[in-house]
Amino acid sequence: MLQGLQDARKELPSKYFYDDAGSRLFEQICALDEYYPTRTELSIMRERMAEMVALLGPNCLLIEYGSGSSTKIRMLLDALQDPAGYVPIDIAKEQLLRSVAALTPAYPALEVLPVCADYTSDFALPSPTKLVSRRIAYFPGSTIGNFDREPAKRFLQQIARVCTGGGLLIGVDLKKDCNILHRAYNDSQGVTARFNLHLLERINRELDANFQLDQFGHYAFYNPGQSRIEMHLVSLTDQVVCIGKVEIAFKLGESIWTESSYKYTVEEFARLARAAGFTVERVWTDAQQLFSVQYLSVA
Ligand code: AVI
Repeated sequence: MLQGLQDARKELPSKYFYDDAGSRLFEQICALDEYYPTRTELSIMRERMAEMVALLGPNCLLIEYGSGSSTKIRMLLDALQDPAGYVPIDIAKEQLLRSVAALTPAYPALEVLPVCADYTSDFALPSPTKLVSRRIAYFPGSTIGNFDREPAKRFLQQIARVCTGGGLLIGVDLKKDCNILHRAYNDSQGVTARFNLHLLERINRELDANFQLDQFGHYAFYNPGQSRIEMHLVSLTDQVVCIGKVEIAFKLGESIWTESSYKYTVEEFARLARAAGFTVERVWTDAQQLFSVQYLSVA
């Protein structure tokens, strides 16, 4: 965090949004009318579930990267034929444990093996007692869009290593009218703004800092040249913030870049998937082509 704030271009990794309060705010974003990705992805999954489970086959081990509240996985678990187990991976421990506790009574025959980890780092994959036909990674929500290009490729390569002989079911947000994108990241209720500002609250609490939240503004826009939404926190005044003993100076209008959310065409994502060692088996989209769910296999 300190290093990012001391750089000439101030930047904080977006993965730090997701402590418990941040994860709850993100869930509120997902329920917003303006935030189309969640409901669109769910509707694609609902409509195409039979085709999806036919591709995944029986007895697969489902590994969910960033499981959050584990709601989307229920659609898969309801439809899959005798899954060998479910490995939810999440960095937010409380939420991980809560969602496992909620899942267990609903799926008593399912072996749930939670892993509390930063899923971009190497972690030990637990082994279920049942025989596993193939490992299937599940990475919904277009979280892949929050990775820059090279890290996205490296992360997909890491999944390919974990799931060799299996595959990856992934949600990928698509390029579209910039106004739809703008509304999705600048919602009228200000939930996205609170989510963004919450990062400063977290730094205050965990790193003994004194950010004044009303001295920073949420700023999100689509950068068409880079095919990404950029989310920033802009300093509303000249100010100095202390993080422990370190002082960080901000000029009026200076920003902390807190998140990128890349949008892809189906062809652009296919190129990325191939570069990481995957074969694109199927791409499902909604009628408006807002979002895609894709099944990629890895030999
Ligand atoms: C988690 N991720 C895919 C979200 C996104 O759309 O990039 C995070 C988010 N940031 C603001 N709104 C939602």
